Amino acid sequence: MFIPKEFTVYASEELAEKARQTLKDNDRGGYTLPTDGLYPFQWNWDAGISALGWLTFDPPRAWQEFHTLFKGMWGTADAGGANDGFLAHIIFHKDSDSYFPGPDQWGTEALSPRTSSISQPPLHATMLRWMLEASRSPEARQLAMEHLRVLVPQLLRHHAWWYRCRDPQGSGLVVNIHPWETGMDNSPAWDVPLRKVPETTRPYVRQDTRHVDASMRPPKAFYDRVVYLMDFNQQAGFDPDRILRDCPYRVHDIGIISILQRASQDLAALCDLLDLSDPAQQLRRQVARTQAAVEGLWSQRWQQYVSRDAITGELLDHPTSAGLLASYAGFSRGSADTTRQWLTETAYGLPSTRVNSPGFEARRYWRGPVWQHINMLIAKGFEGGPDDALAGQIQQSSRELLQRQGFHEYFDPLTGDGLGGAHFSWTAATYLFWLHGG
Ligand code: 9WN
Repeated sequence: MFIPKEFTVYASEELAEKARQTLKDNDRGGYTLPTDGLYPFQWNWDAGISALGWLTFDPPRAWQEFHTLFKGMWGTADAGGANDGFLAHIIFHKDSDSYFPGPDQWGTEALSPRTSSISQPPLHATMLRWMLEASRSPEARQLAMEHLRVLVPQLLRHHAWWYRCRDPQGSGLVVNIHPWETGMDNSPAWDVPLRKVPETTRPYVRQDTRHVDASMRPPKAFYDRVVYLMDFNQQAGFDPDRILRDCPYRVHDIGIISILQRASQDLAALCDLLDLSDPAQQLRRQVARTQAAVEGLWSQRWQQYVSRDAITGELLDHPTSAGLLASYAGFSRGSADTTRQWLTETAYGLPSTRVNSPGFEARRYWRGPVWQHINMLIAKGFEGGPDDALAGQIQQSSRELLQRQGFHEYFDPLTGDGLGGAHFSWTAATYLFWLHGG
């Protein structure tokens, strides 16, 4: 591969040391910031990925990441009680004024720790299962089992929250109520449903563009609408029934649906190990329901699953990397052929939106750039099966990119440039766990 000379090429052990240092620098005592300044709190799905990195050099610290995260889980005494098992997308263990919307913006002052009021892709059971599998010595396995005995019941409450509060009719497809819940916040797939959300008229001050160039971040109209949705949640008293009935933004996100589907299978497997047969059976029933319902999200045009507007029933027919998680989720139509096709269109791994499709922007977040942890999840879906070579190909292109660029938040799929925040935890963790082999 051609390597322009301005790129630094790190030897892999040197890079692994930098990765470990990145996690240590972002450690705030039991939880890991995604990166200092831009994201100064503990984020939900970032925590799961960061733990994989910690596991490679400090297993107790890896398990601690989950215990700290679950301190933010809502219980029956919180916010009306209907959200038992809710896990917010941000846990505000300590204050910081370098991020908007911070701890005082969500109406959760009564909680300790304070949290946001929306969730994020529930990948934790899968991360925990991988951590157990990677704990090979008898001592490491014993440590893993001790932690799982505490963590699995908490995760069962979390999965129950998703199915109970976000799919009360048992359709098999959970709903999300805010683009930030998807973790793929500014995807072109959300443009149409977001247009129906009013723009807030209340004043607020963004902080993100103080840290990162505005060309890599969403426009003002996006923020005006996501702030409206945040405030709507608070006005609805966080009541899940009311939110599902009245929220002007309700989407079946194929990313959350796929990640939950895989995590529920992994959680059921962890339950088997702990002799929790009833919850395991219940999870498998949910999985079967989703397996059937997801067929309604197939896009003939893009030959992959896509998201759907839950209000209008229209497909949000955009080819995003979330649809390449089909093999990872175990859906009946896998994603190998489409992924293979995507890989011929860029040299730098899998873009978040397919190159040259409507809405594609190479450098703006979630409209084109490559995220390494998404590459890992997609590749894991092929590992060990008939498409194992495809997993290897994704891995190789990811490794080359990080060896040349270091641990950025995301990367331009056309030039390979590192973009967004630097010194980024989940990128470093992905390198340690997956690309460096631990
Ligand atoms: C809002 C922390 C988070 C990630 C998301 C990513 C970005 C936040 C923001 O950063 O979102 O949650 O302010 O842009 O989109 O996936 O979890 O890394």
